[in-house]
Amino acid sequence: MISELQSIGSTPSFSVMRPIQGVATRLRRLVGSAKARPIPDRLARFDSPEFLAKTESLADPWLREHALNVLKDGYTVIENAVPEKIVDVALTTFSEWKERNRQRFLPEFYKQGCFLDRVVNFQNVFDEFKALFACNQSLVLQDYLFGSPATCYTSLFFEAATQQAIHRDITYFWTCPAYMYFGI
Ligand SMILES: O=C(O)CCC(=O)C(=O)O
Repeated sequence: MISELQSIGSTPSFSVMRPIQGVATRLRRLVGSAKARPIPDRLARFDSPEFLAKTESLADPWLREHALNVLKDGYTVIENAVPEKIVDVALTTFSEWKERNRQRFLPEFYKQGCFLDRVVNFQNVFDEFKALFACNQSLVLQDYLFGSPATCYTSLFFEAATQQAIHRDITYFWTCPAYMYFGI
């Protein structure tokens, strides 16, 4: 979940830079946007001794436990974060959508035979998937750590899991201010 994104483009070669800069300057004048500049690499707002002390004295034991887990270990496990019924409805919606569209899928969409590999932003189309975010108990924790309501930026659904090695996605989700995203 992330708040605000700023994209970082690759540097164009010198020969195309001047015309592109000219267009960008004119566009900025038209829409009144600020000139793009690097995002300072500051710590996350919740990454400070003061925030840790505040969290240690939280009255709500659930929030205190999970917030401290995130601050100390970088993650926490929230059992039953989404009601089972909402998960079942989302899975049924997915299965029905898959069946309805079977003829449209190319062979390379599948992994291990019959599993769809990478379904992006299903929540933009199906309310049943929106509920997985909106009714997720982790939102209380995220809102506390962000200090403002979390927003769903994007979702990926891998029917057969991603099978990726442990990695960091920070270069893809660089936020302004920095480090304002969570994967759930
Ligand atoms: O398929 C992708 O975009 C990568 C997904 C990923 O890195 C992740 O789920 O952590």
